[in-house]
Amino acid sequence: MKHRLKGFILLAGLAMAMGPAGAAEWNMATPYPDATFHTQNVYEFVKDIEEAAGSDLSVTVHSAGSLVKHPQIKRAVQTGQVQMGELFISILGNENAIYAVDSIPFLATSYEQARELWEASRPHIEGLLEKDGVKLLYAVPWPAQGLYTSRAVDSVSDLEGLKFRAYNSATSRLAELADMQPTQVEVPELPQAFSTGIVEAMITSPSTGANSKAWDFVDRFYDIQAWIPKNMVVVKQSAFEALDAKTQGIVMTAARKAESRGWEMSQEEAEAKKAVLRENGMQVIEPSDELMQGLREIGETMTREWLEETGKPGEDIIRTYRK
Ligand code: PCA
Repeated sequence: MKHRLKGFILLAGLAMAMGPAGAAEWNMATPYPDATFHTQNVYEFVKDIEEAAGSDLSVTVHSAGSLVKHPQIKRAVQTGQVQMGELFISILGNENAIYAVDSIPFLATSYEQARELWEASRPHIEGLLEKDGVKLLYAVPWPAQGLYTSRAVDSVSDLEGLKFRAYNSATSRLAELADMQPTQVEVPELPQAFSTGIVEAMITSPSTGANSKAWDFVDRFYDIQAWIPKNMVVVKQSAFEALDAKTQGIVMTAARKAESRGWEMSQEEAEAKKAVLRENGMQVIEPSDELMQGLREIGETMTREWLEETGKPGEDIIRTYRK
């Protein structure tokens, strides 16, 4: 009797030192500033999880690359430095070209096409991540990408020589094909890169342009709607599996909700943020046919190159997408 009581007290003490049974405290790294709609969606996602999971799971968000820089976020999840992360899918294009599919110019330029391309590519991307012990939770697109510059650009040849801000291997390749000089810059560093003259033009969404006050550096936004790239939110597979079944279900339900909320937010952003560019004195310009024709040719070259690089899985994605 005495012994049993002693044993019980010992166990109770141990349990207290370990915290409530099953409680998980996660860290999440994200690359973009708080005002970004993707980041706001992440905060909503985490709120949904915490409200449903109570003390079983809490998540601390470290936004704007404050804990982990964007190029290291996937690896940080893989190695367990953080349990969850958000990243731009095509930033992984160097690791495997499949990840770059949504950043091929003019392959998918409307939300409907972007959704079809996502459905066609999702299993491949999930499979690649799985091999690295990473689980895909959800993906959300940015509004269609447009060209920011001070120089008037009526054809691809007008781009020649511009110092171009790239954000992945696809935008670096586009710059090369248009005789521009690419430099990779992350969003939090954009204002500094423009003000110091490291870059003078970029292709990105109205969201990123408006959030980084593009009007301080450039006058024109050419609405070329060239592609609709996505962010994804991922979790370390083993951290997810350590949760009980109920909490796993809560995370997956919140992820599905975040995905559909995010696609809606993105569509609302597209027009709203172009209006912000205008309100701040930028010209929002319909591109000339000649410029579009030249950019489309670059897109065709890049599609060909991407298919050569990816082989069978790439062909599968394009075939499924075009069906
Ligand atoms: N904004 C991010 C990625 C695409 C976008 O619209 C950026 O400029 O880095």
